[in-house]
Amino acid sequence: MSTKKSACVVLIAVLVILAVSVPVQYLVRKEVVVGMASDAAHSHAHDEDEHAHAGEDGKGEGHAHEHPAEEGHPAANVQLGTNLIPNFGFEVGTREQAWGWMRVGTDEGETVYRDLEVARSGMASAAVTTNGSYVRGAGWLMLLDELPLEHVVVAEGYIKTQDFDGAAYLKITIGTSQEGSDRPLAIDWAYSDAVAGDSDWTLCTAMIYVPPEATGVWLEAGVQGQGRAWFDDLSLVVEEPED
Ligand SMILES: [Ca+2]
Repeated sequence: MSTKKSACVVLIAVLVILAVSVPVQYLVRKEVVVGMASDAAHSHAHDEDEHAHAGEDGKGEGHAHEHPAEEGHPAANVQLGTNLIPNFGFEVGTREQAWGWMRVGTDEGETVYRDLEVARSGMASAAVTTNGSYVRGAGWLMLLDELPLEHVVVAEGYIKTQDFDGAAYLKITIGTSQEGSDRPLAIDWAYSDAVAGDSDWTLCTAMIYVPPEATGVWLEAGVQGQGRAWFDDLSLVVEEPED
């Protein structure tokens, strides 16, 4: 009986994992295709050999690789031109959580939540309301699975604000390990332009070089100030550094 029970638990776990991962894979794949079609700046580097699913690539263009993997290059396995942000549209989650993202705040009265009533695309966005307080920092944070050393990372995303006094922004942070501490040390960061006031969905961009000593890259969709802000359709793409 206990064997049956544990087999049942395993089966349920597998079903849950499938239920979560299948739509996420679909979302990621969809963004890759959309990104390729709509954004010429990032449309190089189709890594179709490793990641194409048979029959899924309706484009059928025979893309030559503009960025072949270089032997011995420290970041030769980095995927160029692919959105590395899972759940970039905040479609997967609950009101309190967005899969893959951490909520960050300073407990100054803000609410960081997933909004099912406001979206640039899909059904949801990531939101912050300061509930009338002035907050020094709050938002959504993701640590990248990848570490594209000696490459440039470019983050883009859409921000909408309502009666916002301060700044809503995207921020990329580069961290390195500290001696004698589990906490990473921020060694460099880049902000997008700030969005404030009453602004409809505004495209924001931030980019930064990832140095060889980096041990982590974080993307934040955050606010400082007072008001409400929403974030949707984020991306982070790796590019070759300009010489
Ligand atoms: Ca969305």
